[in-house]
Amino acid sequence: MMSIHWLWTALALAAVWFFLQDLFLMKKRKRFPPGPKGLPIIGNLHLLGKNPHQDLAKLAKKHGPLMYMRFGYVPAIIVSSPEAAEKFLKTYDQVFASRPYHESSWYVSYEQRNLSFAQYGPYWRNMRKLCILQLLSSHKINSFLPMRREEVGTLVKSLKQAASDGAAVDLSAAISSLGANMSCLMIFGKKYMDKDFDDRGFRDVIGEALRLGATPNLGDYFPLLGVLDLQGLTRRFKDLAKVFDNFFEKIIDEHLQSQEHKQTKDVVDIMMGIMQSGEAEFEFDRRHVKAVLLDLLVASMDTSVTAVEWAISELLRRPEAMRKLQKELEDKVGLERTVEESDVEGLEYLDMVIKETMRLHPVAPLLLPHESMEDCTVDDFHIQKKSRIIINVYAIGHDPNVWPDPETFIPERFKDSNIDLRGQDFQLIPFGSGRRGCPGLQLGILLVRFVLAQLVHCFNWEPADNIKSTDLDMSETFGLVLSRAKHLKVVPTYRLQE
Ligand code: HEM
Ligand SMILES: *[C@@H]1O[C@H](CO)[C@@H](O)[C@H](O)[C@H]1NC(C)=O
Ligand SMILES: CC(=O)N[C@H]1CO[C@H](CO)[C@@H](O)[C@@H]1O
Repeated sequence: MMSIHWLWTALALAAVWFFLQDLFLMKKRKRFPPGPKGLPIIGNLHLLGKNPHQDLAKLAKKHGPLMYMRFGYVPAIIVSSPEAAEKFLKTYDQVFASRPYHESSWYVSYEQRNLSFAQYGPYWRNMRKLCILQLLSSHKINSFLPMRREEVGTLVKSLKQAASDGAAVDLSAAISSLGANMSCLMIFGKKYMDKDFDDRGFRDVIGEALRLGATPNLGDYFPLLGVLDLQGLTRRFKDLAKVFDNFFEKIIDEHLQSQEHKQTKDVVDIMMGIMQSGEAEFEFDRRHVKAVLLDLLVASMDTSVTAVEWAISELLRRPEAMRKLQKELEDKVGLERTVEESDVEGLEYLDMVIKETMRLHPVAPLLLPHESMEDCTVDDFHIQKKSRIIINVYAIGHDPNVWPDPETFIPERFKDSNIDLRGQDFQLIPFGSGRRGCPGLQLGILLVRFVLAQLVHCFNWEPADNIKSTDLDMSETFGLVLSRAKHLKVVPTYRLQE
């Protein structure tokens, strides 16, 4: 009798205790966004494969547009809808404007003394202001117009030669070389050939940097593993950093020796000028110059030309869209001459093609990672300080709730629509938005318009090797820049009259 009484009392007390505890915790327990269950220690890292943008898009379909994951010890929030992206890049932009620690950029870009991976703060603000004012302003962009005309002209000439030989060309390689040439001329004032750089060659090394930069690095997620360097990444970063450093030292020395007055000042001239004048309001020495050079090189070299490559690939698969664009250019430019930069403003169909390309194939599918600087509540969900914020623009671009028939290339969907890609309309943000949005947007759009218009205006295109245009392989390789897995091989025919 006695013992049963005890038992009841104990059970009742326990029930009350759990009830109270629950009440208490309900108030205190923070609600994290939903997400896949994590494994001990590694969290959700095992869910990321070779194409993380696609893996994350699939997971978001199941768990929602605001998803909580854990990569090792690092909490991550995956954002996959326009509404959610607006919260992170506009409403609470200030909180999420930092960048996470990133081992590769730490070694390669001078302890993150850089712009694209700099943490939010006065250093980043000053550096970004300086870059926009000195390097990416309309005035500066215009001063390189003759250089762009000449470089694109060189490419057209070599394609024209191939056309008259009836030869197939590797268009991916050709426009990637164009991108490298234009970036080098703008930043260093001259072209650097492979042999100037390293035995491995200029573009191979940059390519390796881009690939390594995008490889999920265990050291970023497990501080202790970083020391062990199981993947050997740290060693490779350090090797790469040496190669870049030697190269930049050489360039800076060359610029210091040739102090003659140049007509167009390249980026190195401008940066060295600022360094020597001591006018910068922040610490600014050779390391900073080198970090910014590297940043601009990586950010500008492959981005715009990759967009052009995707656009041509899609146009090849939709010949009527190609003809429509050619017609628009013909009406504006005529068949007697090539395209000038001044022609590409206000070409409606050209802009529709570019928007549609960047929707389907965003150059930076996950933007660059952001990091929260303090605890924050978004849509009633708790986001911890120092969470990694990943904005999946690829998922947004491929979401049938946002874009009807998302897998099909239909430039016409932008007709009579005022959706733009400059960061105001969150269903299409290939350049990001807000404080961390791409500062090279103006130059990027100009380059894509000009190069794409020129190639489409000057040539008719067929896939090489008798591949039917509808069978063109469109698979992607993930990196900091999302590029074609297979090079685009095509046969050009010159179509202008001379
Ligand atoms: C089609 C061409 C381009 C695209 C699609 C593009 C896209 C982007 C994106 C998505 C970001 C990250 C935004 C974020 O994290 O929220 C970014 C950052 C950046 N881009 Fe671009 N970009 C392009 C061309 C360029 C060019 C030509 C330059 C410079 C010469 C440039 C310089 C930068 C820099 C310095 C950053 C880092 C900004 C910061 O962290 O504050 N980009 N870009
Ligand atoms: C880049 O410049 C080099 C050297 O002038 C030239 O041989 C190459 O053809 C250029 N690439 C393109 C695509 O114009
Ligand atoms: C300053 C900053 O915001 N981020 C990093 C880049 O370089 C600075 C200055 O050397 C470092 O302190 C930061 O780690």
